[in-house]
Amino acid sequence: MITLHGCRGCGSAAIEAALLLAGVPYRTEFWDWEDKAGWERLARINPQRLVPTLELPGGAVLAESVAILLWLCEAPGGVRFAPPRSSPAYAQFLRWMVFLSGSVYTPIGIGDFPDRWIGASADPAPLVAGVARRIEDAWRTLETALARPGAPGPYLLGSSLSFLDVFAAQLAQWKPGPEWIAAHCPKIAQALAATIAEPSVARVWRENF
Ligand SMILES: N[C@@H](CCC(=O)N[C@@H](CS)C(=O)NCC(=O)O)C(=O)O
Repeated sequence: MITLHGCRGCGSAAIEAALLLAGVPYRTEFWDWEDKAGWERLARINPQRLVPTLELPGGAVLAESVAILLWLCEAPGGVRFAPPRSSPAYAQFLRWMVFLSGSVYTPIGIGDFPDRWIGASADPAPLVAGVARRIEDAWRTLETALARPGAPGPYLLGSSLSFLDVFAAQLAQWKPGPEWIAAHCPKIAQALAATIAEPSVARVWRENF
């Protein structure tokens, strides 16, 4: 069986929701954020020490949220959480999944741990402020791209829930936070509300956020 390595409130939430939606059986190996031993155990299978990490039957390790979500789209129950491969929407699905990873998730990590990038003796404030601005710009970019007049909803890519919605809903919990999203990105806010109302997502969200 698949093992999901993670912790409550972390990036394992979107993956757990996706596993449930796709009907893929899994077990969890979760630890508290402050629990150093948990991170040490993770480092033995993923030297990046990042969650989410999946351990697949047979021992292969799969990390990086977008890689995991795309992999789950290939599971029999996961296919319906990506647009049909031949549709223009599939290109948008790939584009915005990778965009969220590079332009929101990675900067969140930089803002949370600026010392990893500029050292512990430098003043982190300008970097942290710059990163926060760039994350807001990224959400605005997504909003502008997806909120064209007449674009169907309620989800980011139309009338069907996709793993893009689940990934975005998790990232929106963190930076700049759901209140900012509601105030500045109404199309995204509508999609996220519809996403977290879905029972499997709602269950994971209750346990994480
Ligand atoms: N690129 C990774 C980022 C994952 C990530 O940053 N995870 C955070 C938790 S939400 C983490 O493990 N942080 C621990 C650390 O940075 O030491 C992905 O998309 O999965």
